[in-house]
Amino acid sequence: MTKNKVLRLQAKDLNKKKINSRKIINHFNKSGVIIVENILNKKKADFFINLLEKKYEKFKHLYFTKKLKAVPSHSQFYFAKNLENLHNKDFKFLEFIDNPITLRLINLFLKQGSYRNSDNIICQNIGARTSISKSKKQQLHNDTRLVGSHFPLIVQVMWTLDPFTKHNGATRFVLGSHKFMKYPQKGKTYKNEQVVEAPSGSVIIFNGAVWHGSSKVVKNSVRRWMVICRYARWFLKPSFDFQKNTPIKTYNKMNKTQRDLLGFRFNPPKDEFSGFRTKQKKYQKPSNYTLPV
Ligand SMILES: O=C(O)CCC(=O)C(=O)O
Ligand SMILES: [Fe+2]
Repeated sequence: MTKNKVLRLQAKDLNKKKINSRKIINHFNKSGVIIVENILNKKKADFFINLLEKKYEKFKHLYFTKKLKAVPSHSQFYFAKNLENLHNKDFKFLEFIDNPITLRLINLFLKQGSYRNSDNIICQNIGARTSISKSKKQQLHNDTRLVGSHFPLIVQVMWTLDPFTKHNGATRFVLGSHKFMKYPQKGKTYKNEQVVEAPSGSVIIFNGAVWHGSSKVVKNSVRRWMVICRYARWFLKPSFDFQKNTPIKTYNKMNKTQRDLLGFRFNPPKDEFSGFRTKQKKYQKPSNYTLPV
């Protein structure tokens, strides 16, 4: 059996109409992780880092986690700065969810096994995370809440705004572990864990069932911002209620793909007099929302 490896692709090669989809899908199905490099230029990455830092300062005091005694070691909040619901923080963040290169790949991976390989997908979550000085390693975990699924249920896309290195807490993976019929043990280090490094401006795309977690930060004061978009089949629940937390102005500016991805057609109708399908033709406008500050 050949060893599992991370496939590294270049964005410019995927821009072309013709790509070897079969080869990429096969690789993804086997190891569970692929990287696309040079998808975002330095100027843009820096712009978004700056925006994230500003937004973090604005909202950090208000998080629900502040009310908790302890944050679980597998949580996105564990030893990290974290932002959620980027779509309602600045409209510009929405470009991450429907980027043509990533969306093409996500569709290939996540529609497998659906009727005619063409059922809808959603973006369950659009957030950002950075490790901080002295960050401990995050518990290895599976983001899908299920083991042994033949087809992927969840695909995660991490946009590395800063480089991901062995020193600044880059995500570690157990390649191929989406096929295991078990969850990683609490606190255990596995011998085939691999820290996946990537230059800034890349995306690391992985099957959410692959065991993963950020690694320990070994140099202090290093930043590792990423935007993380979690995609799923349309009938799974999003992490937050986009129907209730999207400002109407933001909704009005969104394109159809973005509205589909945030699920504005996939809420069940109120009753059988107003509709008869969970998946509808018409978009349901969100109720208006304003941020707490
Ligand atoms: O920060 C990372 O490297 C991974 C984060 C993660 O896996 C999560 O929050 O679910
Ligand atoms: Fe995760």
